[in-house]
Amino acid sequence: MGKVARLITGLCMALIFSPASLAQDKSEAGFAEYLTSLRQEAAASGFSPSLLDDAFAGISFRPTVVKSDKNQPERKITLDDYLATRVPDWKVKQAVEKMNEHQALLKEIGAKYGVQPRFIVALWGNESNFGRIQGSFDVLSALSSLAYEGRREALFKKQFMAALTILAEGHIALADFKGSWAGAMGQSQFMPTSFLTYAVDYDQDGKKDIWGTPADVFASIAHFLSSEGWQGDHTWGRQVKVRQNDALNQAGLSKNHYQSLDAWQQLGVRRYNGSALPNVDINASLIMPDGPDGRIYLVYNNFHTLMKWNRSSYFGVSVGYLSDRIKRGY
Ligand SMILES: [Ca+2]
Repeated sequence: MGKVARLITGLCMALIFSPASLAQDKSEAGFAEYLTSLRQEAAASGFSPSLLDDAFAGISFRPTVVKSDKNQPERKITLDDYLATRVPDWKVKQAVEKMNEHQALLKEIGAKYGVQPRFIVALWGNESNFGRIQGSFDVLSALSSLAYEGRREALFKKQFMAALTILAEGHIALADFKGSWAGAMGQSQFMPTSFLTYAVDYDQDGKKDIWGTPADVFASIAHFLSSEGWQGDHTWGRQVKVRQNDALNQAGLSKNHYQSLDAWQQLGVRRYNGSALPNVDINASLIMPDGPDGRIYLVYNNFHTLMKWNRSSYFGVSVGYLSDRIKRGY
C-alpha cells in the first residue's frame, strides 16, 4: 500500500472509531434533555426541590469545556521545560513572601496536621498561583457538560452530585461557585469529591471556604496530605546522580522498587552534588521521569502522597522542587 493510501485508510479508521467524532453530534437540545434526567436523579438522591430549582436555573451547556477536555496536550515537554514553566523564579519569590506573610497560621496548621508548611505553600502556588488563578467556569455547568459529553459520564456525574452536596451544605454561594473547566475548585483546586473528603472549616465559621479563606485553604491541603500518609519528619526526595549503570539496571528500572538509602549508596547513587546520600534509615525508590538521560530522583513515601494528589510524576517533582527552593529561601 502506498503512503498516501495508508494515510487515507488511517484517517477513515480514525473517523469511524474515534469517540470524539461521535461526541461532536451532541447538541444543545440534547443537553436540556440530559439535564432533566440529571435533575430526576438528584431529586431521587434527596436534594430538595428548592435547591435544585436554584442550581439548575443557572446551568448551561459549555462546549468550550468539552473542547478543553478533548484537547489536553499529550506530554511532549521535558521535565526541565515543565519545571521552568511551573516553577519560575517569580513564583519561588512569591512563595517565600507568602510563607512569611502567613507564618504563624502555617506553623499552627502544619503542626496540627504534621505537614511542613513549605509543602502546603508549594501546592497552593502550584495549583492556583496562591489563590490568584482559580478558574471562572460555573462548576455545575462545567461538570454537567462533561458528563453529557459522555466519555467519562460516570466520573463527572459523581462530581456533579458532590458539587450539589457542597451547595446544599452552604459552603459557597451559588453565584460564587466557580472552578476550572474540569471542575477543580478554589485555591486548592479540589474536585468536588475531594472537597467532601478533605476540605476543612479551620476558622470555624461554618463554611469550608477553599475559595477565599486562607486558614481553610491551608488546613484543607494539609488534611489531604496527612490523610494520604504524609510523614512530617521526612522530606519528599532528592535529585541524585547515578555513578554506575548497575543501579539503574538492578533496581531503578523495576518500578516502585523500594530499598534503603544505604542500599542505593552501595549501588553508586549519590546526591546531585556528588556527595554521599544522607545516613537516614528510610526507604526510597528511584524515578527517571525522562529516562536515564534526564533528571533522576530518589523519592520517599511523601512523594507517593503527592502522586495521590495528581498522578503525574512531573507534578510531584515540581511541588517537591518548589518546596526545596522555599526552604533555601529562594
Ligand atoms: Ca471557614
